Amino acid sequence: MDRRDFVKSSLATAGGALLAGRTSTAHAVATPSAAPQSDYKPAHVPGSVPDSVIDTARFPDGFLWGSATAAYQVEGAYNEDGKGESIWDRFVLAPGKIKNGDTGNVACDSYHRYRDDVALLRALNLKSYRFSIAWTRIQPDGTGPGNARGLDYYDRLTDALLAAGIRPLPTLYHWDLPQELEDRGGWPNRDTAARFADYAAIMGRRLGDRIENWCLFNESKTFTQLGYLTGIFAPGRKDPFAFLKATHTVNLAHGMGFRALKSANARVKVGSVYDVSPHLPASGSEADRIAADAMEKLSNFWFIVPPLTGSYPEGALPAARQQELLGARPGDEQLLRADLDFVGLNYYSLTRVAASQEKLGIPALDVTVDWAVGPDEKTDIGWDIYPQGFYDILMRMHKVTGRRPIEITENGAAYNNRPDATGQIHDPKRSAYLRAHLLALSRAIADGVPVRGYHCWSLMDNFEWAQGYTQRFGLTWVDFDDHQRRTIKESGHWYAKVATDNRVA
Ligand code: IFM
Repeated sequence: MDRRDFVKSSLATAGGALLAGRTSTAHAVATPSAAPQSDYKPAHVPGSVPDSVIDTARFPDGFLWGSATAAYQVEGAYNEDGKGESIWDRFVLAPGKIKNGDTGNVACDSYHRYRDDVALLRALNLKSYRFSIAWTRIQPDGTGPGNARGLDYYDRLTDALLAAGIRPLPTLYHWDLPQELEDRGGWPNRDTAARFADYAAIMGRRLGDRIENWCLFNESKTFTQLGYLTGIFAPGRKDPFAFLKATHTVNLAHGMGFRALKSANARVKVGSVYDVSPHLPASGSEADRIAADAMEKLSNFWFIVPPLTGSYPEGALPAARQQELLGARPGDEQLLRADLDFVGLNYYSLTRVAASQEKLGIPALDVTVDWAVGPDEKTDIGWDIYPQGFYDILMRMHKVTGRRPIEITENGAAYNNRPDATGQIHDPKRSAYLRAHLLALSRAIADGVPVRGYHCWSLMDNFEWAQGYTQRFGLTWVDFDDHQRRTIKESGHWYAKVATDNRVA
């Protein structure tokens, strides 16, 4: 099932168990909110330059052009050099969870071919590489000292990038929790936050001398909702109580990991990556508007507001039950806080939200969510193409993130064009998607959003989670049947020219 396939009522059904829950007792986490209320309108704001007059864009001098991958999606070598088992190593073995029964056991074999990846980045003239570190290479069971061979791998990758003049931008957690920690309760278990901070400290000590910018988490919204609420991602749990607690532990881990990295090396700059999307009511009804507002708080703002304010957006959960539902404790406000040095934003598409038929009493779960019901053209994975939403959400998030520099840490499209008779991969729709989104980005920059970099997802075709290898997001074609042969697609050449010229022509 697709990551966006929250089947109708899945949130409401999963949330049903909450009705049977205990009622709140004491201390609630304070909830003054920095999240804008639901005033989203999918239209130009005054002062923005209309699309019709922009068909080229020059980017600010020094703008960082890059590309992104994640450990489980590209590395392979799932059990080499002391690596432990992660929740994805386990999840892919469950029948029916992943298309075609695919796994990331080999993936793009980047663990052995990372030099090829660096060569690709160079060929594309990119200056920033966002990759993730596999926690289980560093701490095979999620605790204890660093595993030398795992640390050595990220040393080698970092040094190869630096030697090629490419900035390394690691993400500490891109969804691959050590299975041992899941067996001890996973993200719903508060202790996992401390384990994450230990891991962050190991990495900061090892690579903080060479890596300046770090991302803590990738898309906390997605891996908590799909991993613990709808169960379509690892670890495959469908438990609304566990889900809500997981969100709080992740936010605690975010704050604790932030401080652990800074303590390990005072020079590092720490940010995190949030996937964001305009939340549109499915109809003009008041009920749908309220549902969209609540769901947006649980998605766009649930993980970015707590570090910046020490509190959660109001109105997603019933205030009287919030502390109990999250498993929050007195003093957590301080643990949540993290004065981020920069903010990473991922954008792909928009989100439509309808009020659920069931009324469960948990606003953010009284909803149905759909990513593919609009009139817009779709990419091959079925997501609406909506570049205006990129502009809109950047303007909206900027209200929350303020002066902090923003990096686009992911944006891209799945198109499954195959090599033609000459071996070329003609994928004009990807170039068109990127072009339209880069123009929207340039308008947001012109209107004051401090964006300093852009990473196309993805450097190469890879393991697309529950979709297995059926969806190709790469700028580079990977032939999984022919020795991992990599061929830059037409869109990759187009993007390389954008990076070289620092402009979309
Ligand atoms: O492949 C994923 C990535 O791991 C996280 N962001 C979205 C991408 C496309 O689904």
